Amino acid sequence: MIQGRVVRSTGAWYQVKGEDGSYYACQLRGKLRLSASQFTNFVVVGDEVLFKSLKLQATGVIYKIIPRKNYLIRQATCRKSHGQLLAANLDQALLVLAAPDAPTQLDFIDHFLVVAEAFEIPPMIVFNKIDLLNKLQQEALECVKGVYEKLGYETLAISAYDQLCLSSFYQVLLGKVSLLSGHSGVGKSTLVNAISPAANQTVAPTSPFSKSGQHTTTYTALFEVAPNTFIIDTPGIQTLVPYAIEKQSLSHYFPEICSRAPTCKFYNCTHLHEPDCAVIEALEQGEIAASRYKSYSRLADAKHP
Ligand SMILES: Nc1nc2c(ncn2[C@@H]2O[C@H](COP(=O)(O)OP(=O)(O)O)[C@@H](O)[C@H]2O)c(=O)[nH]1
Ligand SMILES: [Mg+2]
Ligand SMILES: [Zn+2]
Repeated sequence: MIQGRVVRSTGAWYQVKGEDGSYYACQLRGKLRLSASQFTNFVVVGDEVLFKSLKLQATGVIYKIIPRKNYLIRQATCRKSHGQLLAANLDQALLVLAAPDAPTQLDFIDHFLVVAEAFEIPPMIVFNKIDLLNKLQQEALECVKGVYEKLGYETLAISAYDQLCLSSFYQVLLGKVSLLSGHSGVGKSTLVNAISPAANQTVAPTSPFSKSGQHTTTYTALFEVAPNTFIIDTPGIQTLVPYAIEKQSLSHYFPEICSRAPTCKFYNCTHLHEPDCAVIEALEQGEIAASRYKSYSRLADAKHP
């Protein structure tokens, strides 16, 4: 058996880079697929696997998945009761947004942070395309950054067209396995290509009319940027519905709610309607961002209509 890392997944086939440095097109052993019941997929990019090579054609069969350090799941878009694995063995998850659109996407940011917190993967919010910002939009972006930096989340404002920005982006990646996530059209593949030209990812043509919605990246793929430095490009996601998160634990994934919960009157306060709720008080005093509380209450409601 050879150990390797899954670097690309198209559904039926997995491209695996073996310890020997060669790439193998692998399929899953039938038995493995059976245990995938609650997921719509089973092996993902970033997985470490043991496989048997069928040497002649550089193909192989995956026998075992080495226990994951962590993984990221969202609710499957097609089967709501199922989870969809996005990637495994990550050191950080980067949410990429188009900076001009960021102020209207706070709920999306919050969903992403909940998922990252729940799966214990350090998140970072990357605002790309800052070259497009006018003065007003720059101020709006500063406000958005402020909301998240105050909570301890790391943010980065960059342009994929600027060398200085690219080198700070590179520093963020160094020595880590990083997942790039976000809507399509925000510049994920452009960033991957800029950092790792060998990646040669397809990028949407520049058009003033197609700000988003073009899916040029159709599969998830991992690229080696430098020794021990990997970046995972993903197709654009429209929504990121947290999966398998209980209502009782939802507040744990909002740091500003979690830290105030112990001073609520009721130990099992949901912070939605109870009296003497420290969270609602903090909200009223402007200590908690209204957008954050809205995201929390929406998620809490969605779980128990
Ligand atoms: N103005 C500007 N355009 C960018 C920037 N980064 C990417 N783009 C453009 O945005 C479009 C979508 O980029 P793409 O990398 O395909 O986005 P993806 O779907 O997230 O992978 C392309 O036309 C890029 O040239 C940036 O920093 N500034
Ligand atoms: Mg892309
Ligand atoms: Zn409360």
